[in-house]
Amino acid sequence: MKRLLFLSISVAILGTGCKKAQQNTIGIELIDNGDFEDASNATVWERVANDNGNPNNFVGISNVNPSSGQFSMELHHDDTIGCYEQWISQSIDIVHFVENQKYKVAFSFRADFNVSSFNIILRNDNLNFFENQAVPYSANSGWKDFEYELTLPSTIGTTNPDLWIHVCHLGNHSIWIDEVSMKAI
Ligand SMILES: [Ca+2]
Repeated sequence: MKRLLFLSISVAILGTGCKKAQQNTIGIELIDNGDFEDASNATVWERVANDNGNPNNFVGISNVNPSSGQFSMELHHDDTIGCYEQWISQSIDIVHFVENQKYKVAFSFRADFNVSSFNIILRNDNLNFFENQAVPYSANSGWKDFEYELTLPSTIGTTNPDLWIHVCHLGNHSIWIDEVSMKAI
């Protein structure tokens, strides 16, 4: 009798825990250091400058005209010709993801050239989102908001997904990104 009672209590606790975890996911910020203000937590962002294409390509923290606070992330492409893929990415704990749930990816950006699109990528052992999102943007027209919504499939895999903000530059130019956010909505 004692064993059966213990099992019943365990199942009840587990059931409550699962429901709460899903409800609490809505609206919680999943991105760490999305405003790039925490220098001690800079490595939470992976930065890929593709400097094998040009050693002067870089991705790094900038203190020039941020959208918020003192810093933003600059992706700089140094060649006057050609296009090199560059991106920043962050690993997000799989526990924050719920099957069939809709999520919004948002950030602010400015650039010194005409931007046509960003690629938003979400990948793990099962997910393989790669969405090219058009963004009409005129060079040096100040900070603009970017938003993109995606709905997870019914099978989301088991490993922590990486969220990428990925660009392909043409010309000797920079994009600055700030206020990166991802939330269940
Ligand atoms: Ca900032």
